[in-house]
Amino acid sequence: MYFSGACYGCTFERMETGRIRWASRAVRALWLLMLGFAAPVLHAQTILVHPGDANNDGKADVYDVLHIGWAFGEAGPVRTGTLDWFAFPVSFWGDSIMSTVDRAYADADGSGIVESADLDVVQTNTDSVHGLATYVQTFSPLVPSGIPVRFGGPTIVPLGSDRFEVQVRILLGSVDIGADSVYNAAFRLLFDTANLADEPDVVTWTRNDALFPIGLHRLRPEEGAIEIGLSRTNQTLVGTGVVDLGTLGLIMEGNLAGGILADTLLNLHVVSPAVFGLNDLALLDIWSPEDSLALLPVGFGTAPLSERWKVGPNPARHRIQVTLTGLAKPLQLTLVDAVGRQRRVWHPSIGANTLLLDGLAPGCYTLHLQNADGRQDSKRILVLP
Ligand SMILES: [Ca+2]
Ligand SMILES: [Ca+2]
Repeated sequence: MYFSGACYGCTFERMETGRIRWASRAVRALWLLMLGFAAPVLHAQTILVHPGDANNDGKADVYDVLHIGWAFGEAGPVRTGTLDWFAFPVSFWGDSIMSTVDRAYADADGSGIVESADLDVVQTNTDSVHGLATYVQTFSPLVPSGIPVRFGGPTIVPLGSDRFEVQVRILLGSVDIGADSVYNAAFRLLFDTANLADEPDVVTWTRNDALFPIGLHRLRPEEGAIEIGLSRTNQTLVGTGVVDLGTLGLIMEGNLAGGILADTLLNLHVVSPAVFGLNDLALLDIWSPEDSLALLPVGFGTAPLSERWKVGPNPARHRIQVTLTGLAKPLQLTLVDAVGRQRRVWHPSIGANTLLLDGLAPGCYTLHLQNADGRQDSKRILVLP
């Protein structure tokens, strides 16, 4: 009785004695030679992945969105191990078209396919670092004639008597020079913190998910920065012209509805931009890291200083209420008597402040207000016995 089979094109027969007889000694020699070459190749096909470092530059951050976006939907060998920040072996997938980084790194959760869930792993391990990096993240150079990052708006949304939100659209390209070949982008956006409210969710980012289906962002309000990564996963072109990346929201205080200072500027600055797209040469022109824009939120009210604070009752006895709107902190109120002597100093908040007048002699006083920028105004008050 004979059994037969095929192995890489060479046939063999197994006889009743159990002895394998190769059909050809020459083929047998060739087979052994192939095994000899295959062993080191098989070894090289294993790489070490830190879950979330999709570009293997040694860190998990928003720049990994570029590689996940570029390999999105691709499949390869499944990885064993956990989602913790350790080096796990996985079989080689093959280099990405856009870089020398193996696409297996983009499969952060090891599921065998690059999908949205891999972004969750990047987020979980954000800012983790390791020493096995083989890739250096590069940033597009300054090209003065390049397509600019633009800022649309701002839209000012009042959030009560002492807060408002500045909403700025982040745009790429221009009517003449479209940004339609940008598939994936990541960058840091710097902004002023002088008037940021001291509260949670003071900075928000709303991605244009109709254009960029996946993305990550990292808020760093204490540094006046937000890191943004976004991807157009279907790798298709959009129409030429301006691309709307999303909207940045900053909640501010001290400049109130009806009273934002006309000379208040909001500086925005894009730094460390990195992009993937259709044409490398074209993409070098797209980002201009020195692009920045000072925004003037005009139209929100430029009431004179004298109209941004109210004092009452007047005349007063034991206390007086001072209501401040449309002013930038720090603020100082100084009470001076009729002969010019300083009698009280307060550092009021935006809104209503109750000031005690106990111990003051009846008479005429002047209440001086000094704004954060040094501008002053004053009001006369009468203290009754
Ligand atoms: Ca990385
Ligand atoms: Ca995956």
